[in-house]
Amino acid sequence: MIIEDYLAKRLGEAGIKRFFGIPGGPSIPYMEAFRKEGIEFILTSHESSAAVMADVTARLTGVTGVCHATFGPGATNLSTGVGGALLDRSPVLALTTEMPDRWRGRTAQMNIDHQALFRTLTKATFRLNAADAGEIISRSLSIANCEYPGPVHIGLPSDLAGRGVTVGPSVTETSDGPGRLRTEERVKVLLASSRRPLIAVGLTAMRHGTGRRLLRFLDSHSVPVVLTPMARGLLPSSHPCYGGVLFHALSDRLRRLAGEADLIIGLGYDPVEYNYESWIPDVPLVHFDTREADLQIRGAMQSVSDPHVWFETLSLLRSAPEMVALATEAKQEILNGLRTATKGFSPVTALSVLQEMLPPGAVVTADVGSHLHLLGQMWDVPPSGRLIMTNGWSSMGFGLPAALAAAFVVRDNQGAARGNRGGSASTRTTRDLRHAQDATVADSDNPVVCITGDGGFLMHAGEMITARRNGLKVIIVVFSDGELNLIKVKQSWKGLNPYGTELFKGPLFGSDIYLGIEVIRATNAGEMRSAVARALLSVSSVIVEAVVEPLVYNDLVVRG
Ligand SMILES: Cc1ncc(C[n+]2csc(CCOP(=O)(O)OP(=O)(O)O)c2C)c(N)n1
Ligand SMILES: [Mg+2]
Repeated sequence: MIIEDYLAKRLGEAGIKRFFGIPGGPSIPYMEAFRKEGIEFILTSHESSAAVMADVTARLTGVTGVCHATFGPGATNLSTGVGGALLDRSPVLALTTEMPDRWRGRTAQMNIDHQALFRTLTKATFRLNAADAGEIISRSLSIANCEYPGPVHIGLPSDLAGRGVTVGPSVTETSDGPGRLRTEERVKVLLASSRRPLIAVGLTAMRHGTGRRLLRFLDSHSVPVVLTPMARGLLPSSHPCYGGVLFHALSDRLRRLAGEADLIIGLGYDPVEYNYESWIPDVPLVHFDTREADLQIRGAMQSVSDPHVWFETLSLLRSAPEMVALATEAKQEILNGLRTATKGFSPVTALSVLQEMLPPGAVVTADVGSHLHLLGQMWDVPPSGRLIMTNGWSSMGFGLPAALAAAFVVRDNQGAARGNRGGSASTRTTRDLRHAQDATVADSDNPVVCITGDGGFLMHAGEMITARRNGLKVIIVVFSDGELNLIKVKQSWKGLNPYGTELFKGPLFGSDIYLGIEVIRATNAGEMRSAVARALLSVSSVIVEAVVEPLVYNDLVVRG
């Protein structure tokens, strides 16, 4: 079997349904082989979007995402999204075309060392060859999916296609568990003796779909819980134990709450989102995760274990009704702070309209900036909904390609629900139980909505063509304030005038069509309501330009 057919077959067997990217000449045999295997190629406008789409596809389906780029500039463009998969912990294979052996290290057009480029951005990087193809592919899939999940790069030498591989017995992927399982004995003592614990739930807990277990635990233990931004959705804000979201709007109030605790418990807490040092007081820390963290905190105890061990061990905790009362106070103060931040057409008002009008199963993707700080604190994720963001990597430009990837998955699942086996991803994907929230995306005609700042939108605006070409329906809500607000707010903290942060004056689009997509402008709550209503009814993508007054961010964004 020739190598491109073999690679396509192996990826098909792994449940991969499509791959995203921009081809170069040497990509053609692979695109053809993948097409014959039923793996669709999705052309993007920028390779970075392709990697984001692979990342988000993996998050939503539990199946490794795949992206592709050509030599040099293709690979460097791809690298930003690959870094996202690394720090947001998403299993992705990044395939790039590499120079043939005889040209490696030599001066040649587009030639840089991809192995070096991807070394710091991935869990592992390989160069495919005919003799070891089976092992390289097995190891890549296995490494990408073991804890923490992340990207693996495979270089495809441009002269490799067409070579024969000897197909040996199929190598089974080794499934991972946490590396060296251990729970320090003192963990149990600390849990049993704490009177005022505070639990912080994070990204690993989210990835492992621990929401139900958390709720069950809180049924019998009244202990306050705060969430990291990417764990938003694991506990509804209406829950009596809920305190709020760390790092995001008004979360300095949660630092005060933490100051009352005699023990901080990180539950599936990945410090990549927010280092403990930035918010915990000088009290003991117990850290539960699936792998050891590089904590440099005096007296921190770790339990490196599976989520079921976390909850078993946590049962040693006693209820702490006084701490829960303090968490409720903090939550109320944050909510009041948000509720009153309504000067002009405030971003708070725009988000309230959206929250009120979107069905509970909506899949919402977010970009990076002041609007995310607000959204992360304010947006209630119903049990059937999703909120997808990047907080480990925090790259502007994430929201729009993330929405396109989600729209593909929603479409696949609608097809599956209608019994359209031919067009369905979920008929072939082996759903990974770790992604327990997947069912939500599978269920319904959920709209996919991207909430982005204007700066982030402009970075990947070309992907509106990708949406159009693929007939995807996404609602893009651009929080249009004409500036890079988050940076402007940080300038103001230093007593400086805005400089280098203005994007434009006047309307962003200046037309009701952008790249063939309808644009609806909203300058107040009423217009926002009718824009969203119209977008929900539309059969194709719609851009809603929400012309927000950003002043309120000054009072909402907190110093990290
Ligand atoms: C790729 C990238 N470049 C720069 C930054 C730094 N940064 C974080 S937020 C921000 C401003 C975002 O502006 P916009 O998208 O308009 O959102 P707003 O803050 O105005 O809501 C910048 C420049 C980043 N996170 N990612
Ligand atoms: Mg902006």
